Amino acid sequence: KNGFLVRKVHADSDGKKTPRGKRGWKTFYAILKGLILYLQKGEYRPEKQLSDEDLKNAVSIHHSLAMRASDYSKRPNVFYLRTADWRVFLFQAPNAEQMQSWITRINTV
Ligand code: I3P
Repeated sequence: KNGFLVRKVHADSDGKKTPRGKRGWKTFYAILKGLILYLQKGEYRPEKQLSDEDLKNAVSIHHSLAMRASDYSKRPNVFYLRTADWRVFLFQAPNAEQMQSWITRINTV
């Protein structure tokens, strides 16, 4: 599954709250391949290679949990992703259908 997602990093790998200055929303082109969610920055082209920075942003979704962020009301269509190493991301999808589709795909791999 592919598509644009806007990401906010809420907690780092120790589960500690991500510090100010690193909590802003950023747009990525997301590519879910197997157990890895690749987050590609910049303009999307199908033939584009993943940069070193893109690889650093990649997230393992093995033993992760995605759920609708019903307590987050500042933006619509936002879901949480909690990873096995206790990182927490918020992802904003372009619409409700896309949000649900990402949640289902992430939780059923
Ligand atoms: C963050 C940025 C986020 C905001 C976050 C800020 O600043 O403004 O948009 O989250 O608030 O810390 P920075 O880019 O300097 O990290 P919201 O959009 O959810 O308000 P937060 O610290 O209360 O999460």
